[in-house]
This record gives sequence, structure tokens and C-alpha cells, in this order.
Amino acid sequence: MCAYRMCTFGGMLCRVVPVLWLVLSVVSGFNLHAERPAVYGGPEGSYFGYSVDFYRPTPESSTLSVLVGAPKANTSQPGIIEGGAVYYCPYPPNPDSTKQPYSCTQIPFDNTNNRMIKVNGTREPLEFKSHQWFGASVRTHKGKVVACAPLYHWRAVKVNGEKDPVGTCYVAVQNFSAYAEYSPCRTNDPDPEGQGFCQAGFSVDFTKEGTLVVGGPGSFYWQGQVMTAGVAEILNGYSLKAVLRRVQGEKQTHAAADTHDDSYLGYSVAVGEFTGDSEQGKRQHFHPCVAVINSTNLTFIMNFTGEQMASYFGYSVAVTDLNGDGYDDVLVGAPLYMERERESKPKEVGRVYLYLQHSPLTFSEPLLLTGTHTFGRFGTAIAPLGDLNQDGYNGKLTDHNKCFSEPQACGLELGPMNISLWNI
Ligand SMILES: *[C@@H]1O[C@H](CO)[C@@H](O)[C@H](O)[C@H]1NC(C)=O
Ligand SMILES: *[C@@H]1O[C@H](CO)[C@@H](O)[C@H](O)[C@H]1NC(C)=O
Ligand SMILES: *[C@@H]1O[C@H](CO)[C@@H](O)[C@H](O)[C@H]1NC(C)=O
Ligand SMILES: *[C@@H]1O[C@H](CO)[C@@H](O)[C@H](O)[C@H]1NC(C)=O
Ligand SMILES: *[C@@H]1O[C@H](CO)[C@@H](O)[C@H](O)[C@H]1NC(C)=O
Ligand SMILES: *[C@@H]1O[C@H](CO)[C@@H](O)[C@H](O)[C@H]1NC(C)=O
Ligand SMILES: *[C@@H]1O[C@H](CO)[C@@H](O)[C@H](O)[C@H]1NC(C)=O
Ligand SMILES: [Ca+2]
Repeated sequence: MCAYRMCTFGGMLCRVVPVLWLVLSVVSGFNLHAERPAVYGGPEGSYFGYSVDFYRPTPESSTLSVLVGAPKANTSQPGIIEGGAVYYCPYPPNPDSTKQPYSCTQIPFDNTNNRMIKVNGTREPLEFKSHQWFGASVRTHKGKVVACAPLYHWRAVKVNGEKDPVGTCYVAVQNFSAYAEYSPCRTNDPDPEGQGFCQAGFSVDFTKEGTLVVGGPGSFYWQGQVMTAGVAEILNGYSLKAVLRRVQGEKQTHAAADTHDDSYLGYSVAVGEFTGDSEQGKRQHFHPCVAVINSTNLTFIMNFTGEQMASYFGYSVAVTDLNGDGYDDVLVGAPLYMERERESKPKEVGRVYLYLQHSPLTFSEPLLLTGTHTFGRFGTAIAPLGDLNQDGYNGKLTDHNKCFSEPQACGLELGPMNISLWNI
């Protein structure tokens, strides 16, 4: 029995928790030093490092920075407690050691307080940004950035003023000079049976074309839902006042029969091309399996199955063409995978499975990349970094072979407070 997770075709995804590694394919030429890792830190208790992605203002730009989510960080938003933030961390980090580990600055996606409405003559909050977990997810695509607050609540369209965890996301373009909010589940369809518990932005990604893909695992009694919308359309005509706004060209999956309740579609999203054409498809998955589904008619195409129960196979999924053969390959994380050595206690180290797609929808047996630190939760987050060294490959399997024997040699390690970049 598979529980669903989901992905759409066209990019990749990551879900992240405090301790993790990112599979990374940085090669010599790109200036990362194993002996002196770049370490970034954030405020105590802010969950700095919960999510992470790399950022270039433009594809031509030579500067690379790291965007780090800290979903419990305090912000300058008046009256909001632990709204969460995304930090901009320049690489290399600020050399001034007196400022370490705070060389990162908060990106001002939203500086505002809760919007208010008048109910029977008294002003009441329309939304609740405290403890909204902004920065639980962050993704970049060619200068576009999205970051989400899955626990953002709003006062649903209800007489009693109950609040529903609809979730919300913000996009930024032009190197953080323009921002807009996208809250696809803030609709007239509240409560658990509708989109009230959607938690939009629990997972988020871009397609290769740059269309935003937002996962909301709580819609329709936790069947889950996936929304797609263009970033230009989100920005176009955006206004703080338009609370219930439909974005032009937006697509949403709809409620299915109640046998699909508790499927958590949208728990994680990843985007890739599995059909050999540019048609958008969708992929769903569930522990211990990851399913590829057809977005046109939402039927199952195939499943990847985990080898170990409770390993959280599918907790993270990423899609990228690692070997440059034109076919997207799939990486699946199982952060609670336990390694059993002869006659010793199992060690919870985590594992990443790499499936190479050698012809449309035909995948190799997985290559295995196993963590080395007990309780390190290797595979909690996977983020393909693209072609950092500009050799035309998003990764290099020759380099990855080294990762298989020495994962620490090719990783980005995130701790509860710090992030370290390592060379291979
Ligand atoms: C994949 O898993 C789903 C969900 O359990 C199931 O409905 C489907 O038949 C499976 N598909 C294949 C090809 O095994
Ligand atoms: C945020 O601010 C509140 C109130 O000032 C404080 O109690 C809390 O510890 C702070 N949280 C973090 C993560 O800094
Ligand atoms: C406004 O007050 C009236 C009378 O007390 C009550 O019936 C109604 O439900 C209230 N409306 C809202 C939106 O709370
Ligand atoms: C982009 O924005 C960052 C953060 O505000 C800033 O530090 C950087 O200088 C900007 N880069 C360009 C090319 O404008
Ligand atoms: C997806 O479904 C559409 C419509 O039935 C079909 O034309 C297309 O071939 C399917 N794609 C795959 C990869 O099965
Ligand atoms: C969806 O598309 C696939 C591939 O074309 C086809 O085999 C299947 O019957 C279609 N399912 C529905 C419900 O249309
Ligand atoms: C984070 O890095 C700082 C500076 O390198 C170091 O002092 C601190 O111990 C690190 N914290 C963790 C949790 O690794
Ligand atoms: Ca490939």
C-alpha cells in the first residue's frame, strides 16, 4: 500500500529538517573548500536551516548565495511573533569573524502586520501571521524565489471567525525588488472538507519553465492538493487588498472520492520530465513508495518502492538530469533508513536512492548513497544544484561515485544552527 506524495514534471524539490545533508555535485573550479567550510548561522531557536536553496540573481551572475529558511525566526513585522524568515547568505560568507555566524540577512518578503476586517463594528484580524512557519520551504529558479508559510491561518469566510491553516507563499523577482503573495487555498471553500486545512506551501517547486508548483497536503480531509501558477501572473495586478484572488491561468487538483482521504498529496513536490516531451505530468508518492502519475489524466504510471519500512522513503524527492543524457533522473531520500551491520545494533543513518532514467520512464536499479552519521538523517533534503561548475552537467556520476563511498566528501551539511558547504 502506498501513501501518496506528489511531484509535477519540470524541476525539483526539497523538504528539510534541522540536521541534514544535501546531495551536491560541486566540482573543482567552484570555490568551495573542504578544509575551511563556509559556515552560516542564524538566531537561536529560529530553526535556521530548516530549508535551503542556492540563488543567483540572474543566470549570468557570477555571485552565488544561499537562501536559508528559519521558520521560527522573529521578524520586524509589527506584533507578529516568530513569523519566520528566509535569510540571504552571501557566498563567501562575511569574513569579519566578529559578525559570525550572522553574515546572513533577512529578506523582507513581507513587512506587514495582520490585515484587519470590521466585524459588527469591531476590527478583528483577518489573518494570523504569528507562528506561521514562513521559510519552511524556499525554492529558487533563475532569479525567481518562492518561500512559504504553511501554517499561516486566516479567518475563514465564517460567521464565528474560526481560523484555518490555509498556508501562504511569497514570490520575489528582480533580486528581491518585487514581491507578491500567493495564497491559493485562501478561498471560499473553508474547513477540513474544503481547502481550510490546505497548508499551502508545505512543499513548493518550480517547473523548468518557471511555473510555480505549490503542494497543500491538508486539503479535502488530507487528500492533499497541488496548485500551479505563473510567477508573472502572480505579480501582475497584485494588491495587498485582494485577499481572495484567483491568479490567471492557475490550475488546482480537485477533491477525489473519500477513499483518497489521508493521502497527503502535495506533502512533497518535485518536478521533472518523464515523458520525453515538455508536457507537464505529475508524480505522487507515499511511504514507502514514490509514484509517478500522469498529470493529464492523473493516472499512475509507475512506482518506486523503498526497501525498508519506516525509513521514510520518499520524505524528500528531487528530479534532475544528473548525467546530462537529456532524461531527468530521480533522487529519493529515506532519512530514517537503518543500516544493519552484522551482529551490531541497527544504525539510523539515512539513505538516498538515485534512479537514472535511461529511456522514457525506464529507470535503472537505484544507486545507493548512505549516510555516515548515526541519527544524521541523511536524505532529509535533496537539492540538485544544477550545473555549478558549468561543465554542461548537473552532476557528474564519476564524482558521485566518490559520494557513494564517502558521503561527507560531497555534501552540504546543515545543522540546527549552521550550514557548511564542502568541496568534493
Ligand atoms: C502504485 O501505487 C499506487 C498507490 O498505492 C497504486 O494504486 C498503483 O496501482 C501502483 N502502480 C503500480 C504501477 O504499481
Ligand atoms: C521571538 O520573540 C519572542 C517575544 O519577544 C520571544 O519570546 C521568542 O523567544 C523569540 N523567538 C526567537 C526564535 O527568537
Ligand atoms: C454580528 O452580530 C449579530 C448580532 O449579534 C450576529 O447575529 C452575527 O452573527 C454577527 N456577525 C458576525 C460576522 O459575527
Ligand atoms: C541582490 O540582493 C542582495 C540582497 O539584498 C544584495 O546583497 C545583492 O547585492 C544584490 N545583487 C545585485 C546584483 O543587485
Ligand atoms: C498521459 O495521459 C494522456 C491522456 O490520456 C496521454 O495522452 C499521455 O500519453 C499520457 N502520458 C504518459 C506518459 O502515459
Ligand atoms: C490515462 O492515460 C493512460 C495513458 O494514455 C491510459 O492508459 C489511461 O487509460 C488513461 N486513463 C483515463 C482514466 O483516462
Ligand atoms: C556553528 O558555528 C559556530 C561558528 O563556527 C560554532 O561556534 C558553533 O558551535 C556551531 N554550532 C553548531 C550547532 O554546530
Ligand atoms: Ca539523466
